[in-house]
Amino acid sequence: MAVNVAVVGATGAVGEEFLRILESRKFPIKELRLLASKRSVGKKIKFCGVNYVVQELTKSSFRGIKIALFSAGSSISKEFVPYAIESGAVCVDNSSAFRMDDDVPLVVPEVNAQEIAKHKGVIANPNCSTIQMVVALKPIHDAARIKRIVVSTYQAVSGAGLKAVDELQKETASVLAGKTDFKRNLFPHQIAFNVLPQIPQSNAFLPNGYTSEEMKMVNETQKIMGDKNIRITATTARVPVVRGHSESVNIETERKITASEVKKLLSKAPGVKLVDDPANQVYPLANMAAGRDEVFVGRIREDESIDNGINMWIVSDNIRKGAALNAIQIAEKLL
Ligand code: 25A
Ligand code: L14
Repeated sequence: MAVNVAVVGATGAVGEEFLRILESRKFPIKELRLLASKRSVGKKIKFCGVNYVVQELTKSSFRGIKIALFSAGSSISKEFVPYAIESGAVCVDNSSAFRMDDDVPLVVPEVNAQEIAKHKGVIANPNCSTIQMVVALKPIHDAARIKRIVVSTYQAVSGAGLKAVDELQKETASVLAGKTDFKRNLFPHQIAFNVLPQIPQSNAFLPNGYTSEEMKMVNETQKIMGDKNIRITATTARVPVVRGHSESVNIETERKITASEVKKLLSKAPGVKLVDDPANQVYPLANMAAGRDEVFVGRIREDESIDNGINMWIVSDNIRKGAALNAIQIAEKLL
């Protein structure tokens, strides 16, 4: 049955991807409403061959809407999700606004789809780095119980939106032209030809010395996996890549699991593509993941410094499985 769908933040990096995925997966849409800030009002966006005009997001934007996909940041979600619910819509929210609320399901369909049914009008879409990690780790947790995770990320600039992609491109051109006076709007330091151990780019650091992105990986992983006993520590870094987050993940399990058992498990895990042939220099890469749906896993090997340890390299498109695709998979389950 076709339904009325609203996309909030339709002109953003995630919003544009929502539309591509809704179209390619033939999501059953009766009426589509594209919402964004005043800045984007009147902008035309093509969907399934038809031009749609972007409208300003207001309290009354959700009349008749059945499913609202939000990706306009947490302050917009906090303000407008309540109006959408009041209008009878179910919201899938990409922001961090409601993720840790006890009565809001935080869902990655391959891991905890059963939580969707408990929603009270809003389902939270997790952080991009967290999503790709739990898709790969859930089958291992079920088989051998993960006690501890040590993760370091190499995150693409598109996670910070289209303006960040623009800044990387312009700064790269500027550095190549030998100019050193590039004026930055977003990143606190040069991102071209550099690595920044700070995400997000502003108000990142918490009193414990970690960034909010790092603590999202800790708290959201425990909630999605439904296991508060997993100990997790994260370091998140920004690299000059446009699309695709990469992660070095080390796990310690309760029961011994060999690298070949992990490969066997992941070769049939939902949403995962095993790419692990080091002899031929085959392993997951950001430019392999860009534009794709799967979570790519490789470099699987035993951690020889402890009894029950595994190391792996996990890569996925942060705007697709990390955001728009995961949200649309949730919406498909809602229908
Ligand atoms: O939850 P958090 O932690 O707060 O983080 C959420 C933020 O991270 C991104 C997403 O950015 C969001 O802003 N994000 C969320 N989930 C993510 C995930 N899982 C994720 N990233 C990766 N993985 P985004 O760029 O994808 O989306 C931003 C959209 O929000 C719209 N928006 C902003 N304010 C709004 C609003 N919509 C309604 N009402 C508001 N008040 C925004 O639309 C965008 O679609 P827009 O209308 O602002 O149009 C963007 C166009 O305008 C240009 N532009 C932007 N800022 C300015 C500007 N032009 C001039 N001056 C500016 N200051 C842009 O170039 C664009 O063309
Ligand atoms: O919490 O800047 O979903 O790469 C997603 C994008 C956090 C920051 C979230 C980035 C945001 C992240």
